[in-house]
Amino acid sequence: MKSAFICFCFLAIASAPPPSVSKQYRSDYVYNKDTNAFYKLHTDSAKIWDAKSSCTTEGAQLMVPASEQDIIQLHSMFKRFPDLGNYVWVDEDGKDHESAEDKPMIDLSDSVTEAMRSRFALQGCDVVTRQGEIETSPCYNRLPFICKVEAIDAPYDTHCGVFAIGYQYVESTGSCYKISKVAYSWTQAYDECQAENAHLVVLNSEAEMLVVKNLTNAAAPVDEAQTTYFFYAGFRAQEPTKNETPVFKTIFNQTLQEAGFSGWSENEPNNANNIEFCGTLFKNDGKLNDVDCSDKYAFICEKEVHM
Ligand SMILES: *[C@@H]1O[C@H](CO)[C@@H](O)[C@H](O)[C@H]1NC(C)=O
Ligand SMILES: *[C@@H]1O[C@H](CO)[C@@H](O)[C@H](O)[C@H]1NC(C)=O
Ligand SMILES: [Ca+2]
Ligand SMILES: [Ca+2]
Repeated sequence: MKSAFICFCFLAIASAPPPSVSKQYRSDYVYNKDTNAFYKLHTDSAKIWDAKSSCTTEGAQLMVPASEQDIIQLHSMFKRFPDLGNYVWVDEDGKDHESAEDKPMIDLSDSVTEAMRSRFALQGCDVVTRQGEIETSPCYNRLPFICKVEAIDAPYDTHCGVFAIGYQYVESTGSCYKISKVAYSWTQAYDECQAENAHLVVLNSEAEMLVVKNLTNAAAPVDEAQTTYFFYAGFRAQEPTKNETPVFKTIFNQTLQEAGFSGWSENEPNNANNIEFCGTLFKNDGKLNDVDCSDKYAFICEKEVHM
């Protein structure tokens, strides 16, 4: 009896419960117990297509206002940003119901699609106002938007301990890694890895560099990246006062030597135009390069697995 009890405790510590049990998701999402779902209000304005893809990247979806509780949740988040204008993108509440209609509707799918297309072009896309009304706004507008995911659908990788899918465990380094499918600035990439309960990759050995190099070479190129051969990593420099050489440190405040890998690509760091203070890995040789922090690149998140 006693040993069974101890074993149970060990298992409970080794793998954390999923979001549907823990009511915990990404650090930038809030939980609502009335809807049993997680929400994030994006205060950065975007076109509706980009809003949808941002939500998807976060394991969620552009919110379909399905209930009064959804509107109340949005309202409580929206009112904290009085300067944000009057509208927030939401997804069409008719969409999901449409496909659940009876057979004749499905047989008419071509004309339904056509009708939806013209609605999209002429009548606009759905927004929720500060007053909680659902209205439409021209689809080409840039607006804040709200993402939602039901607790039961919120992605959680038990082995890696991250709120995302797509992490790959590598036994030789004891870490999980994920190459992003989107291109972000260094700071956005840093935040995204943190929100997933991971961090921008930090190379701690030559062996880890070779592992990550293989992963970057196997990954599908991200179209909107400035270039597809650089990937943001967890090191950067303070912008130096003039004439000083930038000193690169990891996000854990170690020098590259202390971290365990400091091999720069040929002729790097070159601090081109004196504005390159953020760290990337170069796909071709796996080594380090400095870039402008505002450039948008794919990035690599890492999570150490403690068993
Ligand atoms: C990288 O990929 C090459 C070619 O597939 C393979 O031979 C090598 O063992 C891999 N190295 C690591 C560290 O995964
Ligand atoms: C980072 O390390 C330096 C030198 O080791 C130290 O002086 C500094 O206080 C550290 N900064 C943080 C934020 O820990
Ligand atoms: Ca590492
Ligand atoms: Ca450079």
